[in-house]
Amino acid sequence: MTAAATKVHVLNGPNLNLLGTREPGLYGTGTLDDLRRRCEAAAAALGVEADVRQSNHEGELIDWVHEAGRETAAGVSLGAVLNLGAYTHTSIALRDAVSGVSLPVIEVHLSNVHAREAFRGRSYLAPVAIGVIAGMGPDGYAYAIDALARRRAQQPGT
Ligand code: CA2
Repeated sequence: MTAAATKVHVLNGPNLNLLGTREPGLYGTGTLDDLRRRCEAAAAALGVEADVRQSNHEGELIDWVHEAGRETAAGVSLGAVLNLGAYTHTSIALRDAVSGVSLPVIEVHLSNVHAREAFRGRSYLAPVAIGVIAGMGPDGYAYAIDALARRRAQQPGT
């Protein structure tokens, strides 16, 4: 029997540390700390902790995906909410990291990437994700956390 999960991973990619400093029309006025608190509240409502991280470095994000995969395989984590920022549109290495550890992932974007430049409509990650949420701002992270919890409840042991 799989142990009850105690956490959910929320990994943020490059430049998301700048939230709240510029581009409010695209990304809102909230900071990364505000986003962290939103995720923590959403997770707490489900009885788990949100492990929220941000990195500007592809290799560090890959290492964190591997860690999330190990913790999910051990039943400790529900899976991962990933906003890989611009790496979404460029990184085969991050996609391979996700498929390499069989990590349940929901891809999230604050902005509606499909209403922006054409290159933002391409995602290397989406084909190996359970689903994609874009354009809902920080609420999208809460929806994704909820979806991972529902998935685990419906498919215990996965
Ligand atoms: O909409 C999203 O969440 C994105 O993942 C954000 C990325 C962008 O490259 C993706 O296409 C869509 C960029 C994050 C940059 O965030 C900033 C926040 C404030 C000021 C400058 C950048």
